[in-house]
Amino acid sequence: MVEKQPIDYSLYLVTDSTPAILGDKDLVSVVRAAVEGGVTIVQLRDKKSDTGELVRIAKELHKVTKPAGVPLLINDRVDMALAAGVEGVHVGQDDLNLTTARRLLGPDAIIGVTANSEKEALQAARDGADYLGIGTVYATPTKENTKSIIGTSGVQQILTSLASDGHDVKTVCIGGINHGNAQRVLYQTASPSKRLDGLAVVSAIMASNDPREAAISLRKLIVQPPPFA
Ligand code: TZP
Ligand code: MG
Repeated sequence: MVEKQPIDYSLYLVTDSTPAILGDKDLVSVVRAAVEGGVTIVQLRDKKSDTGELVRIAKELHKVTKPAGVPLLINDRVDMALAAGVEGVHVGQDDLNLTTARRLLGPDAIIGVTANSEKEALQAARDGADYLGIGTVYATPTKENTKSIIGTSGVQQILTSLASDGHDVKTVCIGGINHGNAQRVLYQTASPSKRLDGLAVVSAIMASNDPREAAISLRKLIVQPPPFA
């Protein structure tokens, strides 16, 4: 069997086009700046646009991400990912299930699943998710109605149980992560046998007036965590 190309999950950007986050900036320009600054993977998350508009936006973003070798995923919508020809999807517990998504998108697609508990994480890992988006770590105004806030200790428990079940599924966590806490999140979530492969952020980059610089500085924090005592 041919191994899938390794994916760099270290700085995972989730987009948000709502005025509260994006302001009057242009989505494509912000994503371009973030890619220049070093985000390694991008998820188009847009709960408002209708089908045709979403495919159009995805194709625009793909023109930016693809030449940079940065995978583009679409939140929730397997059909949109197929229509736009992007690299994959991110599905939540209430979206199309992973097995069906895999059947539709094929073995090479990147499929990520949201996991809020050990049970959800183990199930998604067993079902063949490429990565898990673990969270919500900290409460965040970016996403209302988040299920439970699990904190860094909740993330650590999930990593521990994935490792003891023998899974090498990749993991990022999401929710309230910014420049001020990124290194602490990496440090506090690490279990002896498994650590996060990256951090996912929305507002830390999307709401920034300088998304390129926001990505550069976050990437530095992630790639070189401090020598905590
Ligand atoms: N899923 C859980 S929290 C969240 C999502 C999409 C939003 C995270 O946004 P931010 O601005 O990085 O806290
Ligand atoms: Mg969803």
